[in-house]
Amino acid sequence: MDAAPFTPAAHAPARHAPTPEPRTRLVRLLDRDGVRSEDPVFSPYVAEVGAEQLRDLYRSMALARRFDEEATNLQRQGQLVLWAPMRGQEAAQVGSARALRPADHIFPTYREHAVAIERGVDPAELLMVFRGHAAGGWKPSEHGMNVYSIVLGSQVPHAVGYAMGMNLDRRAAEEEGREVEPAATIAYFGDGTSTQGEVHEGMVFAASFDAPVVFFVQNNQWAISVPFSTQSRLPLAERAAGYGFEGIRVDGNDVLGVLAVSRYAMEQARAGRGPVLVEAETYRLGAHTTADDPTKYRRREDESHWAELDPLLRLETHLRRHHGTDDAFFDEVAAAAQEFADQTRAHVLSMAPPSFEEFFDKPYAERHALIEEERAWYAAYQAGFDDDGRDDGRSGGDGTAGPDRGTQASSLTVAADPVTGAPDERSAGTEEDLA
Ligand SMILES: Cc1ncc(C[n+]2csc(CCOP(=O)(O)OP(=O)(O)O)c2C)c(N)n1
Repeated sequence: MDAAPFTPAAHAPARHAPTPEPRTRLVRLLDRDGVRSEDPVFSPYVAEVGAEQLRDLYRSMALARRFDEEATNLQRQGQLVLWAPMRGQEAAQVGSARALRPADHIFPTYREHAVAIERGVDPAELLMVFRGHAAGGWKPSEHGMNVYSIVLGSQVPHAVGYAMGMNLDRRAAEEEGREVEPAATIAYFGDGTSTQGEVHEGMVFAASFDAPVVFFVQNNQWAISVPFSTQSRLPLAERAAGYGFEGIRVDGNDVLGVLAVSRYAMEQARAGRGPVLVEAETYRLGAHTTADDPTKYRRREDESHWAELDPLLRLETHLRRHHGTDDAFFDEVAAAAQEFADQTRAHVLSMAPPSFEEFFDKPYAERHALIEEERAWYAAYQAGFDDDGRDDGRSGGDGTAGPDRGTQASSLTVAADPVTGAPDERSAGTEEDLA
C-alpha cells in the first residue's frame, strides 16, 4: 500500500484548550543581560563561584561548542556517518556536569557531548561511535558515564535501577559497619523522550523506592519536528508532583542557575531524600541531526529569538561587564578551542578501521563461550583465503568446512563486499545453510 501523502493538516498540532500558566517558578541567576541575581534557595549553592570559576565555565562551553561545530563539519565532509549537534545546550550540559562527583553515574542520550567531555571521555573516541565503528565507545566504569543511548528513554530505567542498586549497596555497607561515599545517578533526556512509557515507569519506581536519581530534562523545545506544545500541556517540572517528588524549572541557558539547581538536586538525591526532576529550558539552535532540516518546521523568528539568549553570549556579557574580562581572554579561549578542534579532526582522520577481531573483544567484560566459538570460526574462515584473497576451498564458503555449520550463515555478512556492501558470492552459503 502506498504511504499516505504528506499534508500539513495531518501534521498540525493537536487542538486543545489554552495551556495553563506555569505554577512552578523559573530559577535564573544570570539574566539575559548578564546581570547576576540572588535566590534565597539556590544562590548559596554557587556562593563561591566568582570570576575565575565563571571564566572556567565559559572556557568549557566554548570548547564544547567548537568541538560540536567541528563534528558537524566532519559529518558534512563524509567523515562521520551522522552527528547530533548540541549547539545552544552548552550551559545546561556543562552546568549540570559540574555538579557531579566522580562516584555519581551518568545515563546520557546521544547529545550529551559537553557532559562526556567534562567527564573525561576522549572526544575522538566519542566521534568514533558516529564514524560507524562498531568497536567505538568508552568504558562506563572509567568515566562514571554510560555510553550513548539512541533508544529514547531506555536510559531512564537503567539510571533508576542503578540508583536502587546504590541504595542496596549502602544498606549492605551499613550492616557491615563500612562507610560508603554517598552518590547518585543522573538520567539525561529530552522533552520528546519525556513522553515515553519507560520514563513514566522509571519515575514511579524511583519515587516508590526513594532512588537517588536526578532526572535532568533538557527541554530544547523540539522532538525532531514535534514542538513542545504538542508534547506537554505543562512545564515538565510540574509532572514531578504527580510522582511525589520535587520538580525544578531552571533557565537552561544560564550556566550559573543550572549549576546551582543541579548541585541542590544531586545533594538531595545523595542524602537519601529521593529523586528530583530538573527541567532546563533551553533551545537546540542547530538541526536535530545532520540528516534533518529544521527550516521545514521551525520559524525564523523563533530561531532568532533564541539566538539572542545564547548561553555563551550571556556569560560573556557578564564577564565583560562585571569582571573586567577583556578581549585577551576571549581570544585565548578561541585559540584553545581551535587547537582542540584541529587535534580532534586530525585524530579522526587518522583512525584506522578497526580489525574485525576487535568486535569479539567488546561485547562481554569476560570471555564468553559463544563469542569464543565465533572467534574460532572467523579465524578458520579467514585462514581459508590465500594471499590474493581467493578462497582456497577451506573457508567453509561452500557449506562443507569450518568448525560449526550452525554459524555458516554469518559468513554471508562477514564476507560482504566492503565497498558495495553486496554479499560476496565466493563465500555465500547454500540455501541449505540458511534453512
Ligand atoms: C524508542 C524510540 N522511538 C523513536 C526514536 C526516533 N527518534 C530519535 S530522536 C527523536 C526525538 C527525541 O526528542 P527529544 O527527546 O526531545 O530529544 P532531542 O533530540 O531534542 O535532544 C525520535 C522520535 C528513537 N530513537 N527511539
